[in-house]
Amino acid sequence: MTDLTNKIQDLKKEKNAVILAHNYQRGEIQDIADYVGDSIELSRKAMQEKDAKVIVFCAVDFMAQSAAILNPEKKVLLPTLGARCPMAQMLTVDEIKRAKAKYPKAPVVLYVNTLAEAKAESDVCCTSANALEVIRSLDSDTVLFGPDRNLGEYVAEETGKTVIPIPEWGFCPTHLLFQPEDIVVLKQKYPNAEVLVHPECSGDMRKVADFIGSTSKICRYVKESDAKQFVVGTEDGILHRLRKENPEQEFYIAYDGSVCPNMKLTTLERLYASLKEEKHVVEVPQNVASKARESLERMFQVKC
Ligand code: 5XR
Ligand code: SF4
Repeated sequence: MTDLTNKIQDLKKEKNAVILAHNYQRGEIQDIADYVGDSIELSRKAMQEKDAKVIVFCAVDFMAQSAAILNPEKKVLLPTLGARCPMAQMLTVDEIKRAKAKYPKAPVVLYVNTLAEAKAESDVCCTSANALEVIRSLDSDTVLFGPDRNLGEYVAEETGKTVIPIPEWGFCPTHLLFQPEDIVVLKQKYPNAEVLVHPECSGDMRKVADFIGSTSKICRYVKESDAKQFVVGTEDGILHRLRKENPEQEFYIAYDGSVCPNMKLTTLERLYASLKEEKHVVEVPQNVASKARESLERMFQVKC
């Protein structure tokens, strides 16, 4: 262990803190974290850690916000203030209000990759892991869905419902980098490999996938698969976890530039500074938090 890792471990004990890391974090951050997972798994972990006073959420803004909304009695820290999800910035409150005025009967389902103010305007949230179940649980055949257009199209295909995207073209810049042509080349090299694709990728990528799912679902799928090789179509941080948990299997990223720059802003140095100075505290205004929380809780009630 390095000096810095030791210092982080000591501070963690001293402050009674829990370190949570998203699947897309740098390997060294995943290794030092108490839990690694997708944002909702991590928010749930935060709720279960009854004795912890401080939660250090190594991820991007909206994930730490959700943890703060669900854990109002704890101090939630985002180590890097500038770690923001560009997709979450694509959906404004005004845009949601306009869509609601146009389709007053359609429920608003928002991907958790949204800011708290947007969630407060929604009926229910979903993640990439439970989007199908959440949409199926609604009576309405038409739903307003945002901000990820690709996830919305995938949900429409799978559920047969009419999904109206808000905004018209919300997307994840990292997942749009994947191209089916790269899969063709990799499949020539590794013909027995299974292709695992995140639903934030384009529809063309979904067509070449053996399995489509969120990061948590991809991790579960690999554990149950007999395949020895996998081509992975999501942010490259996931490979660290997949290789660590499945040392007998081989993993190849579907495009080696698939890096979310915001996820990678968090370094060990920043994590240390965050714990030491208790920064940056994530605060969500009370009125926004209580409405956003209702939407998150409605999501938790859906059986998956
Ligand atoms: O932010 C992302 O792109 C990652 C991910 C995931 O699969 O982990 O899509 N996160 C969302 O599902 C949000 C909740 O976890
Ligand atoms: Fe946002 Fe995409 Fe980064 Fe996830 S991978 S945090 S959706 S930019």
